[in-house]
Amino acid sequence: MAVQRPQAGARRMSFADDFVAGLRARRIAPKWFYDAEGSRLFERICELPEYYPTRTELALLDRHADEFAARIGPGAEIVEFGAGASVKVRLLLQALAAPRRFVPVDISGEHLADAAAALRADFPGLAVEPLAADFTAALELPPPAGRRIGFFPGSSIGNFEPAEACALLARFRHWLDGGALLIGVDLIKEPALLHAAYNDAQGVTAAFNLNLLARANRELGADFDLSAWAHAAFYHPPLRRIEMHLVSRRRQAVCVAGEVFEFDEGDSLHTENSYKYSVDGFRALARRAGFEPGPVWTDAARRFSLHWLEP
Ligand code: AVJ
Repeated sequence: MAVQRPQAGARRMSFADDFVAGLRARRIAPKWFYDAEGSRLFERICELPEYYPTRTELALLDRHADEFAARIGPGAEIVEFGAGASVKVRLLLQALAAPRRFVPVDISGEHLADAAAALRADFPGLAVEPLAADFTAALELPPPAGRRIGFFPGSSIGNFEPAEACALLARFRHWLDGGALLIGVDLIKEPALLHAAYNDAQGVTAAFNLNLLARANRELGADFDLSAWAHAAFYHPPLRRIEMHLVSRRRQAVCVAGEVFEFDEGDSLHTENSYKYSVDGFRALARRAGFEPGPVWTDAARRFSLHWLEP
């Protein structure tokens, strides 16, 4: 089955519009990282020795799969927000009794179709119905095919300002139609560990950040000189967040969609925030969004957490 694209034409327009508006405001939404190349780079980030979140969360999913399965129950439907390559959900699906349907939602369409085909091959009884959509905008989910459970791993929630995160959780709750949400949340920790995770030795995170400009060159005919921009990522303790920026290495002018943008040496484009939470801080946020926080699973070093949120 083809990947559904409710707003296929509109999506490309909206990268153009949003990116140009972002250049004016010197701030670009991190969702635009994930074109096909960006999604590939993100998968490489997940395998980096410094990037602890993915392997820590995978270990938690593996270790507690039976507990999740018991909570989810038989014949359920899983909706994953920002599914990417759908690696993590496999651990969940393997443990479930007769899961009925899996609906991966992702902004990167190409990526979704491949991942869906692989899942269908590996889970013959499972209906896989990918949806290429931006879940920060309106989302047209099909009617539930079983008890609907939301899955939002990877601490993607950290990309949102706490107030926006709360609003997004409230919308998930509405879409889940009475079902629970299993969500991965990165925890506050030693700043040096956080710093290393976003400043890897191989430069994959830098390439991921710079791909945003490469994408503008590919899709919008922009003329960014990638060698004139530097990756910068740092932890900001008062706000408990990693900030990523692209910093202009010199005075320069860039042409994007017929418009010229000027940058001084040191000017930056803010490309991502990645908020970190305490377990209790996140539970309080979930409560403000209307959820009833349930059990929380963390690794021994308390690097990462998985939260079960009841509607
Ligand atoms: C997918 C948003 C959770 O913030 O850690 C990884 C993205 N950015 N390295 C994160 C990311 C740089 C990631 N999230």
